[in-house]
Amino acid sequence: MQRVRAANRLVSVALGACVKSAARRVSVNRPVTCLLRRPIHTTTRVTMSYSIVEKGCPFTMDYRLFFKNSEGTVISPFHDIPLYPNSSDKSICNMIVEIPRWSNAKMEICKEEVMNPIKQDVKKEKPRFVKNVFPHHGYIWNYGAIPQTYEDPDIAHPETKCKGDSDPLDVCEIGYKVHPRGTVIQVKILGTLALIDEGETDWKILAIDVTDPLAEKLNDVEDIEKHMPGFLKATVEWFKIYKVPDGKPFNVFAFNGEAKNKDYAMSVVEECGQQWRALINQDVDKGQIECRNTSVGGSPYMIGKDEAEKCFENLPELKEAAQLDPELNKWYYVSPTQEEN
Ligand SMILES: *[C@@H]1O[C@H](CO)[C@@H](O)[C@H](O)[C@H]1NC(C)=O
Ligand SMILES: *[C@H]1O[C@H](CO)[C@@H](O)[C@H](O)[C@H]1NC(C)=O
Repeated sequence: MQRVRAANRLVSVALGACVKSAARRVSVNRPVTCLLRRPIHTTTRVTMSYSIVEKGCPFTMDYRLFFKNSEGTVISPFHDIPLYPNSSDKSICNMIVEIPRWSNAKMEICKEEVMNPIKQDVKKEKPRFVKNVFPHHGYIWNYGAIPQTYEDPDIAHPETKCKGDSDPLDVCEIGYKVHPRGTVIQVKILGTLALIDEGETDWKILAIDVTDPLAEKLNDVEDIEKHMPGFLKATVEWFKIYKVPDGKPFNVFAFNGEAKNKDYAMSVVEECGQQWRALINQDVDKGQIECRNTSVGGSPYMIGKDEAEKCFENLPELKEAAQLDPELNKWYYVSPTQEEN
């Protein structure tokens, strides 16, 4: 009971972080479709040199989170934020936080919409939330994407033998801070897991916020076990079982679930950076992917800032977050022996 209560409190802290930036502009005649959660203050939040603009009602299908640069130009987080904050140090990359630790809403950069806002993934025509598989609560790290990377679905990795999943690279940030959705942070690359998701390679880069007190001590994958005993094992377990309550099979990993080291992870990041460059330069078929950007010099997809601004002019203003279903706090139990069946 105590534990569940503590978990509930954490949810509201995490959600509070997500909605606390909402609008002072919310009108007096509040739309009834969105229930009031807590007082909210402003639509923009400065994150390094980036700020965010939220539209629609959080935790519904119309919610969108856009990014602006320090000049106030709307940008694509996928294409316009550099992969490396310092191009002469490739052990540190930028990360766009999509899902704050301990939260459940499956938010992600939308590849198909212009300026690639973050929106909530949809399952069975409803916003998607991951289940709490005991003893985990929501995501157990800050989860997000590395900008200017792409896992090309036509390129099979020589070791996993599986093709890319057609997404930017995923990253698990293991520091202690809970980073709000839409934050851009700098992370030190430590290692990587190779999740094989329905036959596609889906790398999970393991990294730590450079401002975390442990960052100095963590320099490679083995340092994670040294300073955060059990964390890597819990991470593998989390990915294995997180879709089981939704009726999906256990996930599998290449390399027997062993995390690859820092050098290996850095080469995965570099390769996916090259695959993104091929995408944006029209060297490969972009399919449904929206490549318009406001900063990538030489790319045929670059657009002016007035055009970028238009991407959200017809979207609904930010409203207070939709009330969440209390079922979201439910525990699900997955027995390790189920895996063999
Ligand atoms: C960039 O990285 C290089 C190599 O580590 C370092 O010497 C340099 O000071 C860094 N530049 C900045 C602006 O941090
Ligand atoms: C983004 O578009 C601009 C033109 O607005 C172009 O110069 C630049 O190369 C593009 N960037 C990328 C990564 O494609």
